[in-house]
Amino acid sequence: MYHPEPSRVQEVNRADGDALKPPSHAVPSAGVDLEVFGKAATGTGNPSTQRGDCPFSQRIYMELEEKRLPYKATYIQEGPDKPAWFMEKNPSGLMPVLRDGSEWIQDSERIFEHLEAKFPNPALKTPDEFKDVGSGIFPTFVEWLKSKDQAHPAKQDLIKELLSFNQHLQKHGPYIAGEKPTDSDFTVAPKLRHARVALGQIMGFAFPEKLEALHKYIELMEARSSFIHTDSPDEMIICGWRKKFSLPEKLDYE
Ligand SMILES: N[C@@H](CCC(=O)N[C@@H](CS)C(=O)NCC(=O)O)C(=O)O
Repeated sequence: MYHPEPSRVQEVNRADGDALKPPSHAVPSAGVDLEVFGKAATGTGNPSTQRGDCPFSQRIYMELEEKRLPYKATYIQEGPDKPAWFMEKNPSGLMPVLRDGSEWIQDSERIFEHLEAKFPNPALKTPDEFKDVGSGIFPTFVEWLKSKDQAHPAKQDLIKELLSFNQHLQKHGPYIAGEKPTDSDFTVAPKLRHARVALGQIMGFAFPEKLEALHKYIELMEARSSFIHTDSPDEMIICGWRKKFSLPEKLDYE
């Protein structure tokens, strides 16, 4: 568990210089009219005011927070019953979606590019050479979980991805591109959280302890106020994956 002690949160945030500022989405800002549509908590209405567990949406909430941009958040249920007005603006039905004034932008990657171009400070773009670092973790995690097989080869693929991420951090860390978090960190950290929580519960798997740079990274990312403000509880993450792949509470394993 990386829910840090309150004193630790304060310490890390102070080092980042953002401990004393309120969450940006509470502060109105002239001329900025941003609304994010993210995944809703299951069964809370459609649209809903209750945030669900979507790592793609969390990337965007975090980037808005890091850029101190005010935004409205509206949440939509996963599945076939999305509101017609939402499907008209976003035929893929996928979240997150950003509305900027009258313009609608789909897909977290395109949303990030839009935000970075329009609100360049602070710059969050990851240098090209580091852009894909950590990108193999989520697909291998999903493949393993979906297999419902504790010994599935995707487990070893995931461990390889974690090792290579750890090695990268040892060389370039503490963040993917060095001293400051950038877009790739906001992409990877929510996915690492999903993998850690879901695999811990369902597969009985813990990220190897020897991957010290990885554990330090998780601790740093999850202590940021932008992460804390936009995170989902473990139970919600576990329920979300169980529902998605019809998984049992726990697999039978030794
Ligand atoms: N490539 C998309 C993926 C987004 C995605 O898969 N979102 C899921 C929620 S985590 C979704 O909207 N699912 C809607 C549905 O299945 O009905 C992105 O990066 O924005």
